Amino acid sequence: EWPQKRELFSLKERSRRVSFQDTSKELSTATKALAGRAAAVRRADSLVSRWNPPRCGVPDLPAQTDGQSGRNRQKRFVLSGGRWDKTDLTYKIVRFPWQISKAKVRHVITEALQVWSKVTPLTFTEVQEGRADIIIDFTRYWHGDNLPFDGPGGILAHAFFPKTHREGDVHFDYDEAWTIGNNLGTDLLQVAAHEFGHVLGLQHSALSKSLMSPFYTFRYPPSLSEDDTQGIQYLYGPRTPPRFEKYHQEIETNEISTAETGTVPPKSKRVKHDMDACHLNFDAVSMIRGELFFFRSQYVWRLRGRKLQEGYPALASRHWQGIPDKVDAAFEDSTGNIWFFQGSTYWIYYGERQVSGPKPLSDLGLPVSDIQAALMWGSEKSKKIYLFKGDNYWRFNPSTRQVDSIYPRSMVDWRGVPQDIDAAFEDEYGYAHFLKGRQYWKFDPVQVRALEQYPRPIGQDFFSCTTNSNAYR
Ligand SMILES: [Ca+2]
Ligand SMILES: [Ca+2]
Ligand SMILES: [Zn+2]
Ligand SMILES: [Zn+2]
Repeated sequence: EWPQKRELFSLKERSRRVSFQDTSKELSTATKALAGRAAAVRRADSLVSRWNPPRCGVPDLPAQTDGQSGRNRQKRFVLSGGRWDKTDLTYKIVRFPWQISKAKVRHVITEALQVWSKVTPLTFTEVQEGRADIIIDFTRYWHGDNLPFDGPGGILAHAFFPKTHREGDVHFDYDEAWTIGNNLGTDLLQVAAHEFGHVLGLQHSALSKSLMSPFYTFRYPPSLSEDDTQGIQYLYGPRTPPRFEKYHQEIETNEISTAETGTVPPKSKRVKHDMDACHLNFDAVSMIRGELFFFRSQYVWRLRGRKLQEGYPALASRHWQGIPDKVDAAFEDSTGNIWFFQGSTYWIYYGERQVSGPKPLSDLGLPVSDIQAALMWGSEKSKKIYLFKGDNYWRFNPSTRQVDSIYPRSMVDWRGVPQDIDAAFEDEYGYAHFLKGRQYWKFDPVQVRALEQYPRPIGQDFFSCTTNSNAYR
């Protein structure tokens, strides 16, 4: 009786959360079934001469049947469940449409792929021989994948998701009146850009503005909606410009440059609700090039003159490629090197360029891992680095890259500051700040103790949260 119950439970569980993964695994089967049904419906439709809007042949996900969670769940990008494990992909065009010259087709395919590579680290290279990751073909009716085309109109093309048995295959219906950049026939650029979305791992989106909408609409040139951009960046991350250029830009301006604004979706969309600085504690905080950076999970908040900068929070990896998803501690030393700590490793960046890492913390003579905070503090000539963990701290010399002593000192030296702090930094006036939970302590370098009125709320003093919103939750 017990095992039966369990089986029932798991079945229920499964149907309750029709997750992307589940669907993608079953897609090939579902696809066949749906294609069969769709073909039947189309035949029936043509009998009563109803018009089929031109569309992509990749079946849409079944609509959410669960009434409770049906609200807005479909109103955003949908993932197929797979993605490519690499970012440099090759493609090959097997057959071409008859209306357009090969050279033009090649050019259009490049353009369609650029729609996606512009906002991600992905690159696409054409090969004319041998194997390729993406195989593009123009075919007719039955063509070997149980998703037959239907002659002019109706289904225009289809493509297969990554991590399925035909990953990388893109088929265009040879019988369409393919054109480029006009609405006299079917615009190849628009359709190709959409199909490449599937090849990279995106499902259809219910948003009609989205490039991943299943229905064909002529738009020239094709462009990604915010939703498409979010989807593809969820899979592959945002584009990071070549490091060399970045480095020069950085020397000139002596500041950390932001990625081009074109790749950054507006703040409201990008920031998840749980990334509201008013309700957060932070993993690390550091003054970097005179600006204050707050780190939490993969995100970073950037404050210039105590003002949160436009476009933040943003992914920390946008500035520091290769930075771990969550940092334990961070500080900038007096030579301008930025140190990040995570677990038993550390990384060093100069500006946005990685100098070294990941390297073991034990190289620094530090007898522990998982440090909780790092601070550079002291008068101009005698700046020292302090590394904190629990009720201990170590003094660290960044030029010899060794701790002064492996024996820890006690947090009681920092009068008025609690133990187990989350993060620490020194402000432009020489005050050390210690963060713990949603509060912080300000440490006076003259009195060598925490100031009287502290702790104070972080949200209120750094992110202009109201007292209410800070107390909430
Ligand atoms: Ca067709
Ligand atoms: Ca920390
Ligand atoms: Zn599609
Ligand atoms: Zn096909």
